[in-house]
Amino acid sequence: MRVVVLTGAGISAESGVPTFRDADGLWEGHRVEDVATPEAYDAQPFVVHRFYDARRAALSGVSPNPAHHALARLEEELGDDLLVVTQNIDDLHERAGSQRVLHMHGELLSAVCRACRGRSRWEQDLSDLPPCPRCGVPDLRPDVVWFGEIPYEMDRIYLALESADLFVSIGTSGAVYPAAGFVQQAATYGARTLELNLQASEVTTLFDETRHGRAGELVPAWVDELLVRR
Ligand code: BJW
Repeated sequence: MRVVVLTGAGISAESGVPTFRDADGLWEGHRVEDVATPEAYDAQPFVVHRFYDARRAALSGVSPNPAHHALARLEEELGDDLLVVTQNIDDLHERAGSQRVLHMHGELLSAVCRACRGRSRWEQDLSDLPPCPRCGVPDLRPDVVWFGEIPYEMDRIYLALESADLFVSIGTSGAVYPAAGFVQQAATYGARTLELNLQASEVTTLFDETRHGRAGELVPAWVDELLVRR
């Protein structure tokens, strides 16, 4: 059985990483669509740098939760038949042990140079304008995907969706495309579809089955169920 899992901010919420659109979300008081853009970065680079510097620094204070660990356990059993596609820019899937993870919206621990387009692993602040390790130009930005930019790894993701038997969406509001359209894509190619989320997402009616609750409880239970049935 080939499984594609899409994860969003909700899977990291119980680790203490804030979500985007919940009441106490990351961009509280702003529309995410207005601030997570290249235009917002051009207008106020230091504000944006400080925001991502703070989120990068906060990574060392959080740990994977039972939902991340359950997906890593599932990968141990399924190997290449499981692909985790995450919209999250944290590294909690990897720290739980998952190896087959695609970060479609980029990664906090990476920087991209606006001069040479090179991507470099990055653990420090960017607000003090360090030089690019590749070309030396001090024009690094967070290696994340903002509105109007093309998400990473789309070819591999669509290929995986085409051959999936099961598509599972975890902890995402279904407010952002193309990720919100994956359920339809997978269903068109014949996959069964399951949503695990605290509440109904914006695309909940497109799923064959939905379960509402905390990812830290729902995901381990679903993984147990899948492995017993196998
Ligand atoms: C829990 C929980 C717990 C809480 N347990 N659950 C089609 C139609 C209309 C518009 C478009 C369209 N296609 C494209 C667009 C434009 C645009 C878009 O989607 N606009 C919308 C406003 C409609 N999309 C884009 O511009 C994208 N690019 C693009 O489409 O390029 C064209 C192209 C595509 C494909 C191939 C070729 C070309 C880019 C989108 C970039 C999004 N970037 C951000 C910021 C990343 C950097 C950062 O982290 O700062 O990504 S925005 C933000 O939203 C972030 C997230 O990854 C993303 C999704 O958020 P997520 O994860 O769903 O979080 P929340 O907070 O919304 O939801 C959390 C959920 O968890 C909630 O439901 C809670 O209930 C739940 N939850 N606690 C379980 N304990």
